[in-house]
Amino acid sequence: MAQQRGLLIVVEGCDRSGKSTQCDNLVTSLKQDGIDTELVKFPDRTTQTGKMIDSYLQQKSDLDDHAIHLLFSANRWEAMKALSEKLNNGTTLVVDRYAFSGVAFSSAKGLDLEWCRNPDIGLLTPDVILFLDLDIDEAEKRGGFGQERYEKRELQIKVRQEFMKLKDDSWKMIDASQSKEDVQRDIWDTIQSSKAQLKDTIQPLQFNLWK
Ligand code: NYM
Ligand code: MG
Repeated sequence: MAQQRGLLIVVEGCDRSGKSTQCDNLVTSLKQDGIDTELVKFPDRTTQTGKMIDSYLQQKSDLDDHAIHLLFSANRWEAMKALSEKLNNGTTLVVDRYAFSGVAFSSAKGLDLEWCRNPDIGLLTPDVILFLDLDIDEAEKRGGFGQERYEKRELQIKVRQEFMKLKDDSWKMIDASQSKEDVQRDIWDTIQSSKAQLKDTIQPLQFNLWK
């Protein structure tokens, strides 16, 4: 029997929602469960586009809002071949941010939402989308935002609103205001039930995002 492909699990949320910690935990738990799993993070700051993005986020350079949006999208497109090969070889990927962040952050700055979606149309379609939802006051209580561009209360409020415009019924909403352990347990339970649902109906990989 052909080896089953890996799952593409996307984790989204505002800054300070605990995404990176929970992505690490999920990768560890899946591996402990015997599932070949890797963590992927967007933006990937190591590539040529990633370096430009990193410099922009650290406010070392300025770019037109449209231009940086397209760079974030290019940073995903250039990863698609390698990621699809991994998935087809049976590796499950936990992806810390994806095109939903791309659209939410740029449209929160005032760009047209439909325009923002366009460059990411046709990316790999996620199997599961988790959204770590955290109230802005809670996020600020957790030591406040960092120094990077976008890590500001007013913008983060807008970003959350934009995420909610993108959300559909398939999104798994996780209450990220709970303790780390409870969030981790909720994520694990959600992944287990998604896997049970997908079990016999898993489709070949599709480059179908927003099509
Ligand atoms: N971000 C991330 C975007 O504006 N567009 C994108 O397409 C992606 C993937 O970059 N504040 C923003 C969201 C974050 C910042 O991400 C860096 P992180 O996960 O905080 O390192
Ligand atoms: Mg951040």
